[in-house]
Amino acid sequence: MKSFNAETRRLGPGSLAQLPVDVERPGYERAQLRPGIVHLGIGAFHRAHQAPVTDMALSATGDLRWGIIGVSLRSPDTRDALLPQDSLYTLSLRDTDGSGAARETLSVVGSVLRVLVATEDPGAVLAQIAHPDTRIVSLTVTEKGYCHEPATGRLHRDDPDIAHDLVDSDTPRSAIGMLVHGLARRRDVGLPPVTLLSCDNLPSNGDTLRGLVLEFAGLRDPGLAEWIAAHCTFPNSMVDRIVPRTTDADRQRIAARLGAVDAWPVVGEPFLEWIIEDRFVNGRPAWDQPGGARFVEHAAPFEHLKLRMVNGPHSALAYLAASAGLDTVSQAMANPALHDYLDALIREEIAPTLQSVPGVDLAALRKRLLTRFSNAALPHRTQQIAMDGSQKLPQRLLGTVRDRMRAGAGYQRLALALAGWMHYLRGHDEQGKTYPIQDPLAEAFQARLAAVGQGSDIDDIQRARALISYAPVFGDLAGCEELIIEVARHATVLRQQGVRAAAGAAVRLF
Ligand code: CS2
Repeated sequence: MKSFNAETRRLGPGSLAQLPVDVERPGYERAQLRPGIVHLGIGAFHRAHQAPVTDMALSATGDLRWGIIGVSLRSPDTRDALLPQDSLYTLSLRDTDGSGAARETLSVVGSVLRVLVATEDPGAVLAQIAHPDTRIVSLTVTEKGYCHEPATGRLHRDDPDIAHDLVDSDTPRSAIGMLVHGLARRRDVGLPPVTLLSCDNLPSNGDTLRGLVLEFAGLRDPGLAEWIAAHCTFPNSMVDRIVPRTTDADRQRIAARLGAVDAWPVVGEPFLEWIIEDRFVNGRPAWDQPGGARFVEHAAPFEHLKLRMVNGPHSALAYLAASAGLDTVSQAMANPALHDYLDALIREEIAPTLQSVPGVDLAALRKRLLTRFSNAALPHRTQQIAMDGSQKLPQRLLGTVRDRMRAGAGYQRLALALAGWMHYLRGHDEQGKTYPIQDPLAEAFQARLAAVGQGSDIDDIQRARALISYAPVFGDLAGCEELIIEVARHATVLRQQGVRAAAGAAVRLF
């Protein structure tokens, strides 16, 4: 029996030595770690990939210039939880063994030095971006954090935070505003440029970020836009690791194993793929450790593949499963109709659009993905993935629809995914349980749907038309009558017979 009291001992530098031997911990002199990276959006996703891979690099090389200053864009929760732990936290990687029993490995990550809260002190964020030691500014701010129009990738200039940041350079609210005003300070005092590394699920995320930063900077000061364009780099990257929101059950289980309370652990799957273009203007950590990142010349093909093969099916499943009242991805995968629908969707309609990506075994990728989604040791809530559909659908599903249409190929199962999204927007599941629609464009959709009826086949067509004519999401597919009819056809089956029947019918298509 262990002799400590897990209720009172807190994870921190003082408790590291007492952790069980099977818990990995930083293999470097943490007191010597200097900040070299500012990371905007220090949520679970970052703390489950970039921060632990930075930890690996620090341990392997002893080059301690790459500590991370995290920035929370809104809530102080992460800072408040990590402060008493000197920013140490646990990464838990979970899956099941051959018998279906859960297994878990724990490691304590030390690469995060401190967390700033942008809403409390935006000046501190600007000062950190403009600090001489800062060499990389990275981001995981989610799709909507880019304040851009999903269909075109253009800056959403009417966004209240962007509008504010265009006139106020001292208290920025948006990630783009923070970057541009921070870079302006660097240029003004003659500091070297930095690399801006997006790790979000966006197509060509580096190029997209560059476009937005230059557009914003150009509106403020064309000379600054020229300086950024000439000196800073924006490598594209692709990150793939499933990281659900941490629950109280996770915290309790991890505390029991550590023998110390960690208020802010992260939980993910063992699988990780992080691919980055090696274009860093001011150095970078040796992230290419075994089990870490891979540097490539062009990341866009990997990103394209991942958005379509991983995130597309994820969203498709999430809308249908949440509408059916299924809480987690693995529960949804245990449903034969949904499992087989997803399999058919990937095999018949998504994978054929990706033949040109070199050296990829699409069938193996599909099988691996179905196993990853079935990971019952990692409860990933379908509602979490269903969030922000307006920002996700274009790169996850609509590009694939476009390619299938152009090739004159069927896209019925993709259309069911869109019908699933429309069904989900009703705001209640098949058991009548209501849920909020979390999406920056929720009001726009609700207003469009409120104007049409609900309950007949004709209503289904009108509802599909109301949504699919919305150009900021659907781009050149907006108003496409062929797509509207196809989506409405599935919507009718969903309304009359439910999710399982609709998924079952979509498996049998050929
Ligand atoms: C998910 C992703 O929440 C979502 O929308 O589809 O976060 C997904 O888990 C990751 O991209 C997997 O790499």
